[in-house]
Formats: sequence, structure tokens, C-alpha cells
Amino acid sequence: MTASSSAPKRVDVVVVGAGFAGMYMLYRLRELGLTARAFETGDGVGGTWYWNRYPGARCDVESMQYSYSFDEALQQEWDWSERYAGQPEILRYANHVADRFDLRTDIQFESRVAAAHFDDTANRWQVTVQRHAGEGANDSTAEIVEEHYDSRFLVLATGCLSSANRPEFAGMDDFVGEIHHTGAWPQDGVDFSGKRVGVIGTGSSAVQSIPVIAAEADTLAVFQRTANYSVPARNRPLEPHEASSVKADYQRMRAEAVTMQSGILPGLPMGEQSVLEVSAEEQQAEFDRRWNHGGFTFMRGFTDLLLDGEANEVAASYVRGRIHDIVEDPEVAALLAPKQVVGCKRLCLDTNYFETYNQDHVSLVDISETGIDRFTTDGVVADGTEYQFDCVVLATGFDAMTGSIRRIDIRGVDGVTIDEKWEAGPVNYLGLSVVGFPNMFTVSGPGSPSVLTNMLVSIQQHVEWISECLDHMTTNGLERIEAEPAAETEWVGHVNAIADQTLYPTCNSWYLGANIPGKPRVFMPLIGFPAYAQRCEEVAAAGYEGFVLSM
Ligand code: NA7
Repeated sequence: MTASSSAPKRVDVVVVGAGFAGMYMLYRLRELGLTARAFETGDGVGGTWYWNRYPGARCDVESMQYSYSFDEALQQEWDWSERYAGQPEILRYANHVADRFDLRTDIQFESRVAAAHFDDTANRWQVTVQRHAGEGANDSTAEIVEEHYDSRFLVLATGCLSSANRPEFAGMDDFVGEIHHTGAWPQDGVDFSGKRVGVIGTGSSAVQSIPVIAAEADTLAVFQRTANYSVPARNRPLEPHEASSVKADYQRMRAEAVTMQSGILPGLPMGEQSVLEVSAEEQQAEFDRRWNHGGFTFMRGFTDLLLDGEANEVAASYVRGRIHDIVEDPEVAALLAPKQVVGCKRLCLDTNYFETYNQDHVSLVDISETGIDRFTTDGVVADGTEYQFDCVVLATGFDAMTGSIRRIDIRGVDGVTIDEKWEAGPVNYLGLSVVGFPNMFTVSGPGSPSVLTNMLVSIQQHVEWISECLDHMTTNGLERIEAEPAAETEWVGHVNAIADQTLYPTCNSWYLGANIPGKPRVFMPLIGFPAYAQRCEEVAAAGYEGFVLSM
């Protein structure tokens, strides 16, 4: 049942989402003196870190770097307990930020932005928000109340990995056990003790959760469609002196991080030569050093690992060798050893992932040829065999980067929907703007470095650029900003040309949308943060080159 509220409320900006992007956007809008309202589907802040509560969920960027840098007192007062922060701690941090800056008063929780239609005459967005009313908010029979907002700007802070990919396997509804998606995990957790558990997927969420689930479950079977590369995270408690030395030098470190392609300071110095220029012994020693250090630094020892197939194979075969060393059963090791380019699908960081397959109650089911056939009342059928479970975990990832935008009914000029506009792929200008959708901004949208970087770094850069743009418009009495078609075309070509110089387009990754049936195969993120940030600055300095601004 749907009820509609009265006249639209007028605000300067509607922000969609209250993750790290939405929260910082609100903060900046307040500083500009603009009225803003953020809408969030969940009942709390944190975005990705609100939803991904699966066991073992952890950030792959080191905690001292995965935080906001815009407020000196904030970065000095917050204490991280581990080298890589776990989800509960990141969520506490998000809540701390919300409280510290009193952001909740401008956030409406349990409220979904269902539609946003651009009024071409008034240059304003008409936004429809849906929220469940009263008791039983999670009950589908609860009344849905629609509220309407009339806003000058629309900021989509919807997150890159927030629209769960939930494959529709035949017979799923007949299954009598529990089914949980890692990206929409129950707030109260899941008790696996004494249970027969199946995990579908072997991406990052699976790699992080499998060792933790295995420690609790009676039996665990993992269904693997594509073997994935993972290197040890080497997570550990942070020593007090490590945190204090970073804090003493935070400003310099943050400034240096943004000169890195990924916006992340490397744990070990970056390599300066091709892996093919050094001897086999030197290759081995360098990979050993990085493997033992832990983390993404593994891929940063040589200059060409993601540029040259032969160079990549040296790193790939090193990881395969490690998998064979760790996994005792050679047949299981062979199945776990990936064949594709290493780093092409996002590299995973783990804590005892491959070791977990040495436990007697853990098994690996190869579905590379057959896929999942169907669910039954008691379990899952693959390759003609039924596997019985009490609980199945879908670690099947996300409709990344565009999913949470496309599920909103967004209509721009002439009523064109964002779905229509992006039918052949998410065209955009600077990953910030889309032709035909004036006064709308995407934070870490497709076409920007986003998921190839420390997200907090990219979010801050985008939010600050958008804030300065809105300030410029307000100061100059400008009502409307829209990207020019030629700029959009040039930008899409630029993003593709850079990707094509690398090995990224060679495998079926979610960067390409290849994990979602029917999604256009387009490399969505832009490689390289520093050149991108510089281009954004130049565009602004040149009076918003590539945009049309009008009264
Ligand atoms: P990912 O990395 O997209 O992994 C999803 C996994 O699920 C991957 O192994 C997929 O196999 C598998 N998958 C997806 N659909 C199916 C179906 N229909 N049948 C069988 N297996 C399937 O998502 P994650 O949540 O692990 O990680 C996402 C990002 O979050 C990660 O990169 C970090 O940035 C954090 P495939 O490889 O497609 O054959």
C-alpha cells in the first residue's frame, strides 16, 4: 500500500546514500550554507560497511590510510586497532563521524530514493522518496509512504559495490534452509555452528568469509566458478608506536598518497624495473619479500605486471606455486590455481584462505564447466550431484558501479531514463556528470578512478570538486550545469584507451560488468588517480571546461 505526502519540500541538494561519500557531501554542503537532505535505505550510516557484515569482512586498504583526511582533529583522535580494519570497527568509525559532525539531523534513514525526474523548465530535480511507515518496517505489507522533494541538485553517493548480485537459481524458493548474501548480511549475524554450509563464489567476500565460516560450521562446501588469486593480508594488531608515528606525519603521508596511481602509499618501495629484466633468483626474492610483507604491495614490485602478458605470467606462476605449497591435496591445489592474468580480476587479500582447504570438513566443488544447476528443498545440485545444506551463502558480488544508480527511476532532459542513456555502457564526463542529466553528480561514478583506488581518497576528491562547483554556481548566480556531448565522447574514449594499454580488459571481471548477464562489457573505472585529479582541477580552473553553465 502506498500513501503520498503533500507538497514537495524544497532543498538545494538531495544526496542519495549515507556512506562515506554521502556523509562527507553533507558536511561540505553545510559549510557552503546550502540546504541538503540525504536519504539512506539502511537504518544507519556506513553504506558498504553497513551492509557487508559477513564474517571476516575487512578492508584491504590499511586502516591508517582508509580514513578521512579532511579534519585534522578527527584523524588524530580516532584509533585503529589493526593493520586492516574489520567491518565492525569501520562501521564504528562511520558512526563516530556522523556523531562528531552531527550529520544525522540531515539524514533520513530507512528511506529509498525511488525516482528523480529533471524539470527542464525549472532546472530542478523532482525526487520521490519511499519509506515504510510505522511498525513492521521490514514487512512487505507495511504501508509505504511517499515523500516528494524539489531540489536544485542531485548527488548520487550510492556506492560502487552496494547493489547485490543475487543470481536467480532455479528452485531457490523451495530450499528449506537459510540463504544469505554477503552484501546484505543480517544485522544479528548468522550462527553456523553445527550446520552444513555451502558458499557460492570465490571472490573477495568469499575469500574473507570462508576461513571464518569453516571455523564454525560442521561442514563447508565451496562452489568455485573461477579460481581467484589471493595473497596474504598479514593482518595483525597495530602497535601504538606505529599509529603515533603515522599521526605525527599524517599530512605528509596523505599528500604523498595522492601522487600514487591508486591513492595508496605502498608498504614497500615501488619497483622501478621490468620483471623480465631481472634474474629468476631476483624475481623470486622480490616476490617472497612482498608475499611476506602482505597486501597489495605484491603487485608493485615491478613496473609491468599489469601491462605485459609475459611479465604478468611471472607473478601469476609465483602465486600458483604458493597455492601448491600451501594446499596439501594436489588436485584441490590445481583447481584453486587461477589461470587468468593476476590482478585482472581484483586481487584478494586473505587470512588463511588456501590453508582452509586442508581441513577435512571443507571441500571445493568445481563448477567452471557446469555452473550451479538448481536448488532443491535440501540443497544445491551441480554437475548431477546434490549437496545438502542447512545454509547457503551467496558470495556472488555486486552489480558494480552502475547497479545502484540504474535501479532508481532517474529521468533527465526529455524524460530519457538513465537506463536508456546507459544501454550500451555508462557514458559520462569525468565520472562526475552525464549529458542529458543536468545538475546531477555521481560520486566515484563510472569513468573515475573509484574502485581502483583507496575509496576514501577518491570520495574526498570528488566531494570537494562538487562542493567547489556548487559554490562557484551559487556565487555566480548560475542555475544549471550540464556536460557537453563532445566532452563526454572524448572522456569515454580516454577511459577506454587507458584501459586498453593494460591487461585489465582480458578477463571477465566486475570492472567490465562481465559478472552480470546482459550488462554491456565496458571497462568502467579510470586507471590512475593523480592525472585524473589534475584534469579535474584543470577543468574547474578553465571555467568548467566541457560543461555548459547557465543562469
Ligand atoms: P566478486 O569479486 O564479484 O565475486 C563474486 C564471486 O561469485 C565470483 O567468484 C563469481 O564467479 C561468483 N559468481 C557470481 N555469480 C555466480 C553464479 N551465477 N554462479 C556461480 N558463481 C557465481 O564479488 P565479492 O563480493 O567477492 O567482491 C566484490 C568486491 O568487494 C571486491 O572486489 C572488493 O573490492 C570488495 P566468476 O569469477 O564471475 O566466475
